[in-house]
Amino acid sequence: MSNCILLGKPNVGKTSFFLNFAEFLGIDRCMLEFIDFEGNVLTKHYSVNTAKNYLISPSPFKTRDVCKIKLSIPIYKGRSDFLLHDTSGLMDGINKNEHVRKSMAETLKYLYLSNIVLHMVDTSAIFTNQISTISEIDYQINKYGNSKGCYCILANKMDLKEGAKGLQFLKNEFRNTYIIPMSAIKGMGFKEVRQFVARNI
Ligand SMILES: Nc1nc2c(ncn2[C@@H]2O[C@H](COP(=O)(O)OP(=O)(O)OP(=O)(O)O)[C@@H](O)[C@H]2O)c(=O)[nH]1
Ligand SMILES: [Mg+2]
Repeated sequence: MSNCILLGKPNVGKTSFFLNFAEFLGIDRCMLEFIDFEGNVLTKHYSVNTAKNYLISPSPFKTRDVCKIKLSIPIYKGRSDFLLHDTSGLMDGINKNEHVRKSMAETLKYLYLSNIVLHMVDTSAIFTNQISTISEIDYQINKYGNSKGCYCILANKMDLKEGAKGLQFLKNEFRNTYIIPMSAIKGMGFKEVRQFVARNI
């Protein structure tokens, strides 16, 4: 089965997309598997709405473990299954916090194991100095993703007014990368992401 990873800096909107995209693909109750850095798996059954309340937060580092969901996507006349992995936010350098370091190591392990890479960037924070602002780690993900193939940038938070300028910056900076403008909370760009996954599944 195809493994698809969603990764990026903290607070860019990964978990919001993870759950809203699952809903867009027809899920209303979800079985989520949380895998910590020691490989322990915790399975939880939630309605998508409950999961949103528990797992999305305006504070960074809300997601600590890799979280896996099985989804299915329409392809030709049938459907194809794939695994989507939500991950903890990646930061530059070696983080002082041990838990953050271990979570990042786990994310990188899943990046290596995935054949489809969705790299999320916060378009509204490009010209600011926030935790979600694009930085060195994004350039490294981009380099790795382009070398691996089946890689795109999800330019999130396009519903905010700063989004358009942020998107223009990304287009200039990452000229060889397929960039999908989107909003995880408004559902904008979801059809394009579905198409991208379906093409590469
Ligand atoms: N305006 C706007 N806000 C968004 C969008 N996507 C996410 N957010 C907000 O951004 C904040 C962070 O969202 P999360 O989905 O928890 O982000 P994350 O990348 O999973 O964060 P970590 O797990 O901490 O790395 C929340 O307050 C969301 O409501 C979007 O498309 N537009
Ligand atoms: Mg998260």
